[in-house]
Amino acid sequence: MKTLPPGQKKSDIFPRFGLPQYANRFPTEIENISFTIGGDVEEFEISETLNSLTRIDQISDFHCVTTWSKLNLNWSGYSFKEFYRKLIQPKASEDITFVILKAQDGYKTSMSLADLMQPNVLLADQLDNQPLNLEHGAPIRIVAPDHYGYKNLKHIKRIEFYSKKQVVKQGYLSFMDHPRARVAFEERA
Ligand SMILES: Nc1nc2c(c(=O)[nH]1)N[C@H]1C(S)=C(S)[C@@H](COP(=O)(O)O)O[C@H]1N2
Ligand SMILES: [Mo]
Repeated sequence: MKTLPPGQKKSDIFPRFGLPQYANRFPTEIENISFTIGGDVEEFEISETLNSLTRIDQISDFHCVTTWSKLNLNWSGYSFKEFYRKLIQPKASEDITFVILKAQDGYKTSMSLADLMQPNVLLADQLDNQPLNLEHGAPIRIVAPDHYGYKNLKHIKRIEFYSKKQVVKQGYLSFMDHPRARVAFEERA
């Protein structure tokens, strides 16, 4: 038996989870992958270029801060690290440390680049060998298994890369946010 991280309970289902203010707001483009890059990096759009990266399949657990965990989810997508190294870094003139993630439903969050560069962080476009559905983040989302669900942004619309930490009005109540939100350390908020 796998041991769950502190304070988490196993869930038999994988709920669609969003705060009430996002629950009835849906992404506008769920078929084609297309999102923009900006911040301290020159503006451009990511779409088919993602196909040049290596496809990665990964089984990992998912932990929502409200205490449910879904074990052994079968994701497929691209390594964030390879994405950054091949597609972003060549366009960045400064040293990037901080990343803002924005979604099509208005949700947003931020993470340090160092946390996103961990080998198990994906830009995932498939779950259980199917394209992501509306519930779970179509057409592409962040999967960061070592971080609470609220850092795992669905329906990616834009990713901004900055050399310095920015003040971000998060897509949820600010008292809920933790800059790192690591599950193993119970950095809930
Ligand atoms: N765009 C967007 N991403 C989001 C959310 C949201 O409401 N909108 N909710 C977050 C929260 S709190 C959790 S726990 C996970 C849930 O992912 P799931 O709906 O695939 O279970 O998505 C995260 N990413
Ligand atoms: Mo969550």
